[in-house]
Amino acid sequence: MNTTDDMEVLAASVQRGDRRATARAITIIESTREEHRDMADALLRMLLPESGASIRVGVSGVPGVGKSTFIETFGLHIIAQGHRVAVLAVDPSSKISGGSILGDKTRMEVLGRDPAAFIRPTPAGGTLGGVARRTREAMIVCEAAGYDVVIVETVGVGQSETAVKDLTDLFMLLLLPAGGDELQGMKKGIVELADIILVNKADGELVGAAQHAVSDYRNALHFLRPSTPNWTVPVETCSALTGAGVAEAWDMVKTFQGGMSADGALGARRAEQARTWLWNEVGDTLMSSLKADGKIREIASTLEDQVAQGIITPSMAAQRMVRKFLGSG
Ligand SMILES: Nc1nc2c(ncn2[C@@H]2O[C@H](COP(=O)(O)OP(=O)(O)O)[C@@H](O)[C@H]2O)c(=O)[nH]1
Ligand SMILES: [Mg+2]
Repeated sequence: MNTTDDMEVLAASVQRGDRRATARAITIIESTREEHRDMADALLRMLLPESGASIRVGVSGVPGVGKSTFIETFGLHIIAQGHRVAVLAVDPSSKISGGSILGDKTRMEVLGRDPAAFIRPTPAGGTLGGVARRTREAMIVCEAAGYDVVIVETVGVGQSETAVKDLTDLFMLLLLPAGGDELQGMKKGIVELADIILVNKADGELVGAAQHAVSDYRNALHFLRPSTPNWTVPVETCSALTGAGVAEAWDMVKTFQGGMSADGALGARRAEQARTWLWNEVGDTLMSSLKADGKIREIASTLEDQVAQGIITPSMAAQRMVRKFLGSG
């Protein structure tokens, strides 16, 4: 028995939609062990041609806005329409603090019990690039397993949005029913990325505030460049708790997907993302072989010290290091 045979068996199980095989495949892909990397590559080569037939939806917003609650309600609605839903929850905190920003709701218990759903929290651990890299590959596995809606949940802490934007077809932003003052502090950069904006928690006493926030955000959006050409970003209220507005949110996703597919924009966006991914991978791969290089290890700490003491500039030190690595210095 060898690795390739094992991976062929595993890939076949993934393609049959076996949930345990899907989970196992993602575990191999997320692993940092060298021998797992080869297995992951073999697996991805087999699964890549089976991927792509899904709508990839990023869901973002500050901790506590209701992302997990929304994804559970939204996911159940989508499944009721006959789809299969995979949820990849990116949690940048889980390795660092041992705790989790995504919180208990990440478990999405009702959705998790549904045979048409697959939920996977992804510990981000190291770099943000790492998040995107592994999440992207996990997405390929989910698509090969027949999930035709892939949702990526990310915490709204800034940079991770850009990473998720580069992974998904559609970026959905959840906001709190905040008043005008909070609007001032709204992260313009993140709002600019959004294809759909939902003001969540529009229930009970918060209905009025939510409607108010919707008109504020609609006004604010007039001054922003739309994230996707030929697409007017809808701003609506919803309640993940009561389910109000959730069916409408899915309709918006379908309209977006229909329009983007028809004019070729979806294919173009994915091609662009793949190109970006290629260069990120080149960068990551070069960086890790450079750092693992014996010659570099020998000179790295000396150069770091010299840079810290202002003896040489970082760019001089970088040039020396790269020349040494390339064997010309
Ligand atoms: N009233 C109300 N509470 C909500 C709604 N959605 C989420 N919550 C609550 O907000 C808190 C945070 O929800 P969670 O889904 O974990 O937020 P996340 O951190 O964005 O994933 C929980 O106590 C939820 O029950 C909603 O639509 N209405
Ligand atoms: Mg959450």
